[in-house]
Amino acid sequence: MSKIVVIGLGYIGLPTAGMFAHNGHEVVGVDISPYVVNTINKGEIHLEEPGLAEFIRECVEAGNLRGSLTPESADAFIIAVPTPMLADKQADLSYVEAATKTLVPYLKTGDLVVLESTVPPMTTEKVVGDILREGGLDPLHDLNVVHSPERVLPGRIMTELVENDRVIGGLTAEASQLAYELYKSFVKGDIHLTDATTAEMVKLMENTTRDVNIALANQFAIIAEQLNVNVWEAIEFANRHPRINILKPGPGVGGHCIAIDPWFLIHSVPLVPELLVKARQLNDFMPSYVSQKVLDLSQKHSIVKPKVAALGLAYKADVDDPRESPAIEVIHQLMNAGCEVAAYDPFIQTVVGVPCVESLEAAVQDADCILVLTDHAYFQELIPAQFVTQLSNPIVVDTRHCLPHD
Ligand code: SAJ
Repeated sequence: MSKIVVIGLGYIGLPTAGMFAHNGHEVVGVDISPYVVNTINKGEIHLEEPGLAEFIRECVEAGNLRGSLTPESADAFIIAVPTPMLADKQADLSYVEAATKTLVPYLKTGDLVVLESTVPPMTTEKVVGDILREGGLDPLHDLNVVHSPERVLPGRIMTELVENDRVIGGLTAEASQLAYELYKSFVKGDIHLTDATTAEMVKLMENTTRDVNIALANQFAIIAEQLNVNVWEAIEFANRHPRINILKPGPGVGGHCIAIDPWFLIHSVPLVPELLVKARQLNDFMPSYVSQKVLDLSQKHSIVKPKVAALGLAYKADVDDPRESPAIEVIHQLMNAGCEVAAYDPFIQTVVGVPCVESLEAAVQDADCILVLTDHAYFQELIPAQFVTQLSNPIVVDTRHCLPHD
């Protein structure tokens, strides 16, 4: 059993702290927000993730997990803070730097320091390593420092934390081995040991692969539309080939990972990786493509300022997370073009700057156009005939192939 300090109690840090606490470790979860710390100490949680609330309540009640505003001495320290993107699309490492600095006074020889946040290549070695060196600690000899990227899918975090394979990249082989021993207390997937920079690149390659593949699907959708081909049917048939797996086109790529991480890779080398840049640009263009489609169809039906029922605000199906959601970008563009928008999402009640309504019925009432932006199961179960026929101009733009086609 070890004592573990987890810095950052967000979507990754909190479930990870819970996993260690459930598996016999004493865990202190540290966050800069007093609200978050108080909520955890009451045995409650401040974010939505299936299975997490019960899990954390049990750890806190059992006395294995507590929240704190400051770190304390421990055997292992896990950094799980955000790495957002700056306006120039470089990584904002300020949270990683601040977290590392707060740890320095509590570190002793032999401690394990794990960076879980997604970071540009060389961050563990150079950024974290330099801060530790400035604090008088040699990251190669005094401490065991590793990068072990989180790889779990929002909505399935509690399952994937346990079942997914994990990559651990240490600044030394001893550090990797020590982290391996710790993580195997709850990881059932295989744990692969490597060096820190390889682990950083593995994580970025995963999300970049998804971004490029989504861009390819979106490119196919744009081509198919011009050829009057149903792209969903074409993809379904192409995917019957044993070596083809085309992803789904849509209104763009949202969330705080896949739209950001490719830039960390792009900026890590002097020679611009054009393919990755083009994929990012194409996915970023999709909200404009969708909003223009709505405007073109409205014009075709001689509607000057269409009323649009926008269904879905979350960045993807069945989550309550509107961060970087392409749906919100599409809605803003339509509003800027003079459309009247009524947005409805069964998981999200309000988003600043978006006119949200409380029900599907309220959204579609008097609408000229129904625009599906997120493929929540709730929308997939709808029977469009029940409300589309009430519209005077039944324009339906289903960006997710969510409603039944007929
Ligand atoms: N999307 C499409 N078409 C698709 C798949 C996704 O348009 O075929 C869109 C979604 O609607 C969404 C965006 O892409 O807007 C991203 O969704 P996602 O489900 O692909 O990924 P995230 O951001 O929720 O989580 C990803 C995961 N990475 C991979 O699957 C490689 C997860 O495993 C990572 O841990 C997470 O990023 C992260 O934290 O980095």
